[in-house]
Amino acid sequence: EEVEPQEYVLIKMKVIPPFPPKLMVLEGRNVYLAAATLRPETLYGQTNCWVLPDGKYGAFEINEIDIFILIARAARNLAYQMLSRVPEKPTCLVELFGTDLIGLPLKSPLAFNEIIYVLPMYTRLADKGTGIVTSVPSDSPDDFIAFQKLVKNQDFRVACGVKDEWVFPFEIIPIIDVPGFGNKSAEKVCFDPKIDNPDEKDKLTKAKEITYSKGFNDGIMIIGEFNNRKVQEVKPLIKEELLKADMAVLYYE
Ligand code: A2H
Repeated sequence: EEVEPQEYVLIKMKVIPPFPPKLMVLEGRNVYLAAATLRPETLYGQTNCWVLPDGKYGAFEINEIDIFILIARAARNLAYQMLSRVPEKPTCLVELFGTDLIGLPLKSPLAFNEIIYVLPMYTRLADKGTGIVTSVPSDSPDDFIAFQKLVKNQDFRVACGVKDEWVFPFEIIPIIDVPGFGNKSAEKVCFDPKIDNPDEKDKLTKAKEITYSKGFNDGIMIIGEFNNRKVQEVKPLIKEELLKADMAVLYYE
């Protein structure tokens, strides 16, 4: 059976120099972590970026100027989608593990926070998207639960090498009002069945279905240029703006 390819918006989260030793060879270039999202209208509420600590990443040349950090499979797909300096051939300048990326400061499109940091997530899939996920804990149960675990658990932060200052200036930012679920819908949806660990897969799956469908179908923006308008209407507008401003590209898999 033929399956329609999934379209993602790849957002360009800029690594703020100076670069750490592993990335030194990229100095002078524009280096981005490329996060795959289906919800570009949520970017206002970004608090951090997630990577898989033992995931294998690379810094790939997209064109003369831009370098994207993502997993090799995504770089190969991009190369066939005309997003590689050498057509149909990914060119990797540096091989990296997720752990090399943790703690990097980023400037991400539309984010209310000026700087956000790369943090570890252990339950995300290595075989989906780019292996880079932007975190919006107001509207994504996965992001909310993982973020809360880092906020609440000092031993966990220490164990995964996360400095307090990469977590603590950040709070959940209300960006969308979902009638019946308030303006931090992911928190609300996770509170009732008392989900407090990223491993609670079944409960999380259900919570995600609810927030995603309610947020998309009934949500109203309460921040940004399209304040007071329906998420459904705003999503394509924000997507177009990001593409036009070269803050994002489309990606299919
Ligand atoms: B979404 P689909 Cl606010 N592993 O972006 C797990 N999840 C991944 C991923 C990976 N390798 N790559 C991307 N994703 C996430 C925002 C968002 C997302 C919100 C609410 C819902 C939501 C902020 N995170 O997704 O299974 C990304 O998170 C609900 C489905 O490939 C991306 O969009 O269709 C979404 O999952 C892609 O999911």
